Amino acid sequence: MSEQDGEGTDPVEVRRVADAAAHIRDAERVVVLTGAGISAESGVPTFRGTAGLWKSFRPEELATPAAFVRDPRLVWEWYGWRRALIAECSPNAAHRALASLALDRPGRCTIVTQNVDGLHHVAAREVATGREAATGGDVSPEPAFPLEVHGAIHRDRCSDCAFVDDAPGPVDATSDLGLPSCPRCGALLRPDVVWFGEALDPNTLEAAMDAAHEADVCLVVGTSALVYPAASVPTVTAAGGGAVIEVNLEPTPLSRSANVSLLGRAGDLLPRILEAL
Ligand code: BV8
Ligand code: ZN
Repeated sequence: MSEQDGEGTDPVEVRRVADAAAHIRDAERVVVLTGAGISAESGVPTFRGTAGLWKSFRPEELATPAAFVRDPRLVWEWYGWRRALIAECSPNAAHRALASLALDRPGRCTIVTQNVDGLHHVAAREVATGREAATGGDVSPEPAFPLEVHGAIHRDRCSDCAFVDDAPGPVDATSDLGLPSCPRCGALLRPDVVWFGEALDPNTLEAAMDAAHEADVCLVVGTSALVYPAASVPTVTAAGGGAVIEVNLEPTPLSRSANVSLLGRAGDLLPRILEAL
């Protein structure tokens, strides 16, 4: 919240919004990195914030291969709870602003997300459908689909073979027998997400780093910038002479080096940056 009443009246913030818009307007290519903070206003808990997901659990307990081997039921209980929670969440104005930006610049704006909640895909379809209704023409949502560098929580993956598919329904984690098994090889299924100590999908990671390298501007939204290699996206853009714009509720390790650092809600600041383009 700015010092004055309401958001958007603080002159420093107003200028920074204008600066951010100027950087994006003049950019040939934009890369966006989002984290859990962009989904906070949709009701998806963040990882490290006050009401963060990690508050009741610790990463080592749950988001690691060792945790899954040690206690697959506990891990499935946590992911089942998160899946059910995310199923009730919708994209917010920040997701939609990024989808609009990407649809306005097909092939020149790449969204890289650390989130596994799928809300960028939903926003892309919503904005594209809205544009189709307004213009009567076909609008593909594809340009606004993100690179999901940490996977997707709604998909299952086999812990042994290459089987991957959308999860058919809720997981019964009350007993080992209730845990989902692979229809191909019978091994235990797991959520199709990247755990700590696991390598990211090389193709997705390469595409993200290529986009970061080619970008003139990296817009970083709602991440504590602590988890690597995803957190190196803005560093790659900056190393190539590009500008970094950060939109976050609180300062992060990125804030000091960012060209523009905007402290505030993504759901407020992103639509304002888009309006100022
Ligand atoms: C890898 C998917 C190598 C699962 C996640 C020791 C052992 C092993 C590895 C390491 C190690 N030490 C370091 C590492 C590397 C490790 C790492 O970076 N650790 C960190 C903690 C130091 N990285 C890895 O392990 C990666 N793999 O290195 O593999 C390798 C190579 C080859 C072969 C084998 C191995 C894998 C990392 C991926 C882990 N998976 N998620 C799941 O979701 O369950 S990470 C998890 O953190 C989420 O994906 C999340 O997105 C990500 C980052 O967190 P944030 O998104 O930033 O969320 P956070 O809550 O932290 O911050 C939110 C921010 O938003 C806050 O700043 C808040 O102020 C702000 N905010 C809140 N509300 C709003 C807002 N901003 C704006 N508006 C609002 N309304
Ligand atoms: Zn299998």
